[in-house]
Amino acid sequence: MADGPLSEVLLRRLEAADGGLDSAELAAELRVEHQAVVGAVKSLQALGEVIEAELRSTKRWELTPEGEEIAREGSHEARVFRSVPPGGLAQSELMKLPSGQVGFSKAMSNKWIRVDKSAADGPRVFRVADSVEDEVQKRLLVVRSGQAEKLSEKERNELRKRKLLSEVTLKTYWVSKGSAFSTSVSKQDTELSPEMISSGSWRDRSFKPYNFAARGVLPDSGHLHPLMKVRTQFRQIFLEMGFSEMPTNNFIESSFWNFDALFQPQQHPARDQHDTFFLQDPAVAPQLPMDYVHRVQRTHSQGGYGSQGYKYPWKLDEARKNLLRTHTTASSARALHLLAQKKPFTPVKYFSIDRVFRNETLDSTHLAEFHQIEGVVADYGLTLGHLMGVLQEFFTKLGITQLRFKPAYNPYTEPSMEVFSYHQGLKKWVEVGNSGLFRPEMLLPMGLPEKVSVIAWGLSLERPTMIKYGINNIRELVGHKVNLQMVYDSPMCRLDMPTQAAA
Ligand code: FB9
Repeated sequence: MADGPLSEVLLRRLEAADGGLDSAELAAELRVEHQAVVGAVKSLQALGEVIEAELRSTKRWELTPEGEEIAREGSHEARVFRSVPPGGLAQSELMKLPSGQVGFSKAMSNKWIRVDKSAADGPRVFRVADSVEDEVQKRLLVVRSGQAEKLSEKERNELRKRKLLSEVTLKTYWVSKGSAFSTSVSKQDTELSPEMISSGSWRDRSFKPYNFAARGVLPDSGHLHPLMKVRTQFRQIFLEMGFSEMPTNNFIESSFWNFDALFQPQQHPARDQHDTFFLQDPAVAPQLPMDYVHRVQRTHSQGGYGSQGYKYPWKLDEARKNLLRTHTTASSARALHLLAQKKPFTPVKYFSIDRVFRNETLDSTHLAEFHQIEGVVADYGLTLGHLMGVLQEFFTKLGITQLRFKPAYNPYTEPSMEVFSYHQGLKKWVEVGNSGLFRPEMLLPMGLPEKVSVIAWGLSLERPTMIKYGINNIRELVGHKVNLQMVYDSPMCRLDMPTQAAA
């Protein structure tokens, strides 16, 4: 065993060595872990030119765990041979033995055993020879003693095919004396103290040289979640396009703003429990703008503004119900209603990016909540053409140029379009969002001028983030199972650049 610090033992061995020594051989002689010797080499290297250490890759043969077991207990075929008594053994019994399944066929091919199928109670196994030579075990013991070179290439390959042997590359150091070699090395000082200066003792001390190539210690810091990195990129795109951000700081919304103000009828399936999270407490919205509410009520139940309405008895209690907002379009409705109060009307470009909640079936890409991105433009005379144009502009900034528009339906927009883009990686058209012109039955009760139209579109934050960061399961991105290292390691996001991760 090594006596004294390993580095001192190493220096003494080096002084006696002829030319140099190998770190792995020294570790084997001292019966210490190779890594401990490597640590001693590193600490001596840090002292200057005491030693020279050359990194070498050496290949050597090592027994696998199964190889070790066979070296200890013998090969499976030898164990099968030894388990067959002179009077033979039922094959069914033999196959139940631990080595039976593995060793039987090899023992047969070695002609160590034979099977007599004439026996009345089923096939019986008999020994062919009185004794056998367990060559496999012998060869493994040769390798384990560090003399693998004594085996032929063929023999080594046979053992490797049976996964009893593997060739490992070991990185070792060839250590030789440095220009400042000494068997007694003192630990160098790393700081010059006032006492050393005043006493002059610094003259007799050895100081560790500065390592200007050393990398600084990475300071602990916070890390932005990929979703927040992508949100910043989307926010930047909207700001570049002259959009301003709508307030969205209320996850809890009334059914009125989330549905009724959007002219979504109270019997619409999206408004029931299995699609929406309704609140028990506070269950109802404390106050609503009642003049506006009455106009909305009339539009739903009797129509108006050129619309026949839905002709159903609209209920204020239904509109008062609180819920977790199912889309940020509720915030768009609030913002547009506020805009309508300002006279004269001024065109606007609004956007929002925030969490929405839907009581829907979960799967690998959908959770009960996601971040909705929404863009809204209000001006005189906007048409579907303007919507297509602004979508082209917006998605081009995402690096998406091939867009296709498919007619769709939304309760609050008419006409509506689903937006598709050709995904080079997936070689198919994928949906990248939804859009439309808000209906007059939504805009006119707010008090917006008749000639004003509003184009709007929406998409999720999670989908582009998953694509950009190569994440296939939403639970790897959000939720309690997220590996925080993914957050620490996630690179910065550039939406206008090719995907960071493989598509
Ligand atoms: O985000 C979606 N897909 C998408 C978006 C960007 C993207 O970028 C790539 C890196 C380049 C890739 C994919 N979708 C909308 C489409 C699908 O993912 C869809 O399966 C899931 N949708 C969500 C809703 O599903 C419950 C995404 C979410 C969505 C859908 C519609 C709207 C908002 C979000 C809307 C709207 C709207 C319509 C009219 C007026 C105002 C708002």
